[in-house]
Amino acid sequence: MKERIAHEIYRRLLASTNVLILPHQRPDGDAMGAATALATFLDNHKIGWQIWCKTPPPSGLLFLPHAKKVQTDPELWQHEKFDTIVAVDSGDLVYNGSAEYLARLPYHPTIINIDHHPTNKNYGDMNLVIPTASSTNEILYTFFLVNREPITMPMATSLMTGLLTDTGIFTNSATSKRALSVGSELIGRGADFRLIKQEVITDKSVAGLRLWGLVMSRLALHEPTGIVHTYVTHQDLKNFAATEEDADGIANFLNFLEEGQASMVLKAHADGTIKGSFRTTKNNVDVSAWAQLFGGGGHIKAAGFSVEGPIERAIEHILETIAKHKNSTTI
Ligand SMILES: [Mn+2]
Repeated sequence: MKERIAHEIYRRLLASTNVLILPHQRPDGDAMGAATALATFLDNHKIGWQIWCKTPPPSGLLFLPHAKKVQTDPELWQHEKFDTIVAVDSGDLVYNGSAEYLARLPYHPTIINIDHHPTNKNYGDMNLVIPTASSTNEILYTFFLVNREPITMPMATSLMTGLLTDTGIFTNSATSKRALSVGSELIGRGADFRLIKQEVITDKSVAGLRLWGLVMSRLALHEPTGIVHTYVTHQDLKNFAATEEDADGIANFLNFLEEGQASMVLKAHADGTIKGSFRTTKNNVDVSAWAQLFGGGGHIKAAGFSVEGPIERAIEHILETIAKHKNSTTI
């Protein structure tokens, strides 16, 4: 733990009067866990805060403390003045979804960056970035610990949610001795594992699983790169009366795949953009290097990017580009 910066951030937060917490857009359990743990901590110190996110949190994460108070209206940036801004689980502020609003602020709040993405650009005035951490919530747990801040039961539930979701419930490569021991500590501090399990793990619908069936039936192995790929379109969601949340988790599930070198799931959105996710469990593959070929980023074993459609052309373009760069992106 970078103790000095952890103390500095702690002092800065406690000296603030109004803190804006920024989980990344399309927030996952790690982003929402971190944002809500921080909100509860600030609440305990009677410090004003807001959570703003470019897109609303998925319904499955609304059980988290304060999650229903997340604001998505950009008006908030003009209506309130913040002395401190904390971005969590965000490699950069464009990915976070706040860059354009921050650029337009007529004043300069202190920006705190708490994250575990190796591609993090250290964009904050204070950066607590630990790429070896399983999750932003593992960092936050240690942050509270080194500052002797009591971790209350609601905070433990928030932190545990991020830890569980980013480790694929302690199955993916982010799972470490440290992650497991923090998990054990959080259970000891009253994290509501039963609630998290019910809301986050047991979250599949019939419509969603039928959609998964279609997406799985499209799996194909690209021999030159060893990438097993598939896709889901906006029209698929409509056909199955499924939501975007139903399609979440497919990329993570493909971590259980034995064949190939890595998996890729492409999601074609209604606006024509395509979001891609890479996952790998192989030692010699760095998917963040692949994602960076398309302006994306992430972790060595899990990364994401954006490309233009249509889907068939995107698949071809991505696979060809990676095949061409294979030597320079292999560990
Ligand atoms: Mn994370």
